[in-house]
Amino acid sequence: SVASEDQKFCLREVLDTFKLCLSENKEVYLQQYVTGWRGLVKFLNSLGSVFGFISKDAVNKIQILVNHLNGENGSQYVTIQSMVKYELENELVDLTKRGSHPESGCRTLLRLHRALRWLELFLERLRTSTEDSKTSVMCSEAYNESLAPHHPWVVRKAAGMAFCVLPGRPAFFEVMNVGPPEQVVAMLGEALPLISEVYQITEELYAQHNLLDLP
Ligand code: 1PZ
Repeated sequence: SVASEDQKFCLREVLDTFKLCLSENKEVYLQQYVTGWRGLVKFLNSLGSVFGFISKDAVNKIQILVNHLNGENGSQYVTIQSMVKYELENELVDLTKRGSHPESGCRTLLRLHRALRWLELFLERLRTSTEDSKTSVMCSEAYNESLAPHHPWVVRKAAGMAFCVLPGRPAFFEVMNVGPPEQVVAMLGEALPLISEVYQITEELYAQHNLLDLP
């Protein structure tokens, strides 16, 4: 609606959607995971067009998962657990080299999963940062510990250049639109354990099935 479009973007709501990802028996709902990612992309877009190449890839991957969710086998994609089971049992995943399943849910989600680790590391740095901390440094440290080992040189280079034009900490907190810094810090303290839990559950599932290096 027009009214909701007028409302300013708020990162708290985005991070809250990751709360809804976890089922009672600790499975991860794919629909809610995708919704969380949509919000993150919206946030990224609000930071400026230099991040376009990043959000474009994320949107691409989100769309692949949405297509699985809305496809004729959508009922197999309710949770990440059911997706993994279904795709593996039906040999719908390229396990060692790229082949006939370049858009498997498993390999696509793995890319977002690694990016979620980046988010966790970055937000944790932001939470514990001080006024003179640099967002670009926090961002690249988090990147180097998560996504960078999985990216070719040219992507790492482009990412590094994008990080340099990130708004500074005060402006970044403004864009998050959560309130004064104390409130941002408190919000992050509440949201991070949930993001971390979603990440850990997915990580263990992928490790169990040997899926952490899918091409
Ligand atoms: C706030 C600043 C945002 C920094 C975001 C940090 C992540 C930088 C990632 C740069 C990668 C962009 C180009 C795409 C690379 C793809 O090759 C890889 C692997 O996919 P494949 O080629 O195997 O299909 N894609 C990814 O690793 C997924 C990257 C998603 C990044 C989403 C970031 C969302 C940030 C939210 C901000 C709050």
